[in-house]
Amino acid sequence: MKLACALTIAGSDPGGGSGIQADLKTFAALNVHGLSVVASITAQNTSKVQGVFNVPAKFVREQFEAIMDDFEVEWGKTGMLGNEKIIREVRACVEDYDIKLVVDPVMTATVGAPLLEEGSIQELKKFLKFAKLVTPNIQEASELSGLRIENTEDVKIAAKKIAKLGPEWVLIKGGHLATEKIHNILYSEGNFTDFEEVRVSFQDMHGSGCVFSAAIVAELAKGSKIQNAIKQAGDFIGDAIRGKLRIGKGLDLTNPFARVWKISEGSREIRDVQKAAQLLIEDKIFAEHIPEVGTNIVMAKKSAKSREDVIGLSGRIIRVSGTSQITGPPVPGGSEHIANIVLTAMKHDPQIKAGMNLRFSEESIKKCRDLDLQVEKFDRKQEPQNAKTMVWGTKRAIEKAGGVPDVIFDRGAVGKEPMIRILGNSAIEVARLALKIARHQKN
Ligand code: PXL
Repeated sequence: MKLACALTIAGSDPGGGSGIQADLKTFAALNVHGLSVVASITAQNTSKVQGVFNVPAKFVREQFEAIMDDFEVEWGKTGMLGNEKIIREVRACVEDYDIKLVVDPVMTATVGAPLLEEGSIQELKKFLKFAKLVTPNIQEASELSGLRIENTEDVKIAAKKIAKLGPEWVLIKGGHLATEKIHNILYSEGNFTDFEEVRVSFQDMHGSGCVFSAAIVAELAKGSKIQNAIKQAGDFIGDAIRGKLRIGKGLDLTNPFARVWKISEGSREIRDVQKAAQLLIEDKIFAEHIPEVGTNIVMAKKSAKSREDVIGLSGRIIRVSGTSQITGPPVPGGSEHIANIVLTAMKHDPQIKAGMNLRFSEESIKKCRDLDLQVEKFDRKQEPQNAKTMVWGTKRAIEKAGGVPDVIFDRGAVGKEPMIRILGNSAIEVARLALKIARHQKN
């Protein structure tokens, strides 16, 4: 497999939320091979920076040369550089090896501590001449331009001023302005582009700046044009912030893997539901147990909140001339009834993730009891007006059973088919249980 490389030259954050660690996670999540030159080692966690050790400039170069000897690198970024000497060395390296550079002009840690020695701003400004793109936040843009920035008009004036320092593109991030949407303003050669992003939070999130610039570099390394790279990175950082990690005692961490996990988690449930449905239709006996309305089988993602977080069959399993058939593949939001039952049960017992429905018969209920399953029922006649039947019925059965039962049934009503529902930890487990019930010979 051939992957594009992207380089980060930045500070180490041992807490893993920002700096080199965040950059490398971002590169990996975006299918780019990450290379890293450690410019500074911080001792920090999610609450405080307790120490900074700036790597000797000579050793910064040594790391750089080791990489360049071996890999093909077109695009890189800088984050925390620590001091003037390191900035000058990095500038020389970037020139020597002709690296296209995104400069994230990191000055202060999210928790407030300085990450650039005092008096180094001048050197950082000179460094911008070697940048294709610079990505300051409002405070950094204010430092670099010497202007107060309070609104989008100020941002534009500052962007023009920073552009005079020599970078090809200036992207000022608007997250710290009190606007409803976030406006990230790109400037180059007299033209402005406003990248509008949905604001997820007004709170600062540890690592968000690092992840954003790393995502831009990853997209550029894969061949995107600058405007497209910024757009893609804007979507990516939105996911990374929404999927934040509350993992230390202080600030929440930006999570570059939020999107990857979401996709892979979804696919785990899809595989489970697919396999469970396959088990059901391959068993000849099952067709007799399919209700008139068909069977659906579902599995919820971890911490599922809505139907969209529950994978169900987009068609159902139906009976056709004595055999069973699946009429649509598993998809998010594929079921309404069974998804509502599982979502309700999960609130009482997070172990419950899956459910399915079976044709009702008194005989099947007896078999369930015979198998020592916990069986509970609800009565549609008792349903209050305006209730959602499945949510209400499931709650009712849970109340009566004093926990989530294995089986919930109701005897139907006018125009409502009676139904058995089975609950469990996974779709496969639930399907196996359904087949066990179907095959059971009563004592
Ligand atoms: O987000 C900027 C940043 C970059 N690099 C390191 C940091 C921080 C913020 O805290 O700690 C090492």
